[in-house]
Amino acid sequence: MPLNIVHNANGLPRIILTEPGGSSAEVLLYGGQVVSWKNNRREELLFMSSKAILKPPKAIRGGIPICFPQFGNLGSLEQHGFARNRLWALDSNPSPLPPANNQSSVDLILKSTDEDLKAWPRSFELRLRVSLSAGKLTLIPRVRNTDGKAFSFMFALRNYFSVSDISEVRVEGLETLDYFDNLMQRERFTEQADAITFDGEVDRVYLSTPTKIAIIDHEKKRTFVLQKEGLPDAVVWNPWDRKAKALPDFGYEDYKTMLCVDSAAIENPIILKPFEEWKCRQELSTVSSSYCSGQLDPRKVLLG
Ligand code: TA6
Repeated sequence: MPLNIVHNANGLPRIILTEPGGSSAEVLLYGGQVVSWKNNRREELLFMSSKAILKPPKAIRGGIPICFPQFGNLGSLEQHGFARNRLWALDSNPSPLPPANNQSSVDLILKSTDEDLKAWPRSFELRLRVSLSAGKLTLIPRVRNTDGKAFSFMFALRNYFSVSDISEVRVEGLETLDYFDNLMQRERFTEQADAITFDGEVDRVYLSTPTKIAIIDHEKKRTFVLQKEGLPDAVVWNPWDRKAKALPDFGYEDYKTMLCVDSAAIENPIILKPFEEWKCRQELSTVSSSYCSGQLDPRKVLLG
């Protein structure tokens, strides 16, 4: 079945994924970026800035940007690396994954270009499978070293979650963990709270995190469950009002209805020998949660 490829208002090719349960997703070849994930009630689950610039050369502020081969400014490349600012292509050879010959999956690839090799002299193939099923969005990134020498890289799936009111959101699963605080020159701290709540800017890299993290949206009675393999760290970021105002592609009030919880490999960059391939996996799903009535035991969500 041919993929459903259309072009957005800026002429960017995008792939629409659908599944029989009625949910959908949209993936742009620009950045290999998921820009929409809607449930079977057509509710948008991912945040997109009201001032997002949906065309090159900047990264699109929303959905799930791919941060590779660098995270933040921890290196000589542009912030979060260049993969999210490049035009990817459909991948006709996703082996060893079985071919994704249906409307609910797409395989994308980004290969190092001469331009990239000037900035980052390592030859690579970055692949991404995006798969949609009822209530679940799965991303399977892979990086192959096609160079003659070993190299290392950082990686993050920057998940912009849409929330009803950031001041009513809790993140469960990161308690007692160490984190680098980007607001304190990346100083290392230990999380003391029994859940992360928000009343100001938060910009932290949590280390050696569990495979499951819950993002509880109290007002919407909805919990996002993030399950990950091969991505040991988790970034939690909300710019709050002052930082949001400093970002030209961020609406002034947008910080109230978004939260980034990213699956990442930052503290210990991934090292690949020549022709070795690294693979990771992230599954996003939603469960209805009436946490306020105490009915949702987050431990059950996390440990279930
Ligand atoms: O969360 C890390 C971080 O670097 C923040 O400090 C903030 O800059 C955010 O990412 C946004 O980065 P971007 O390049 O997407 O504007």
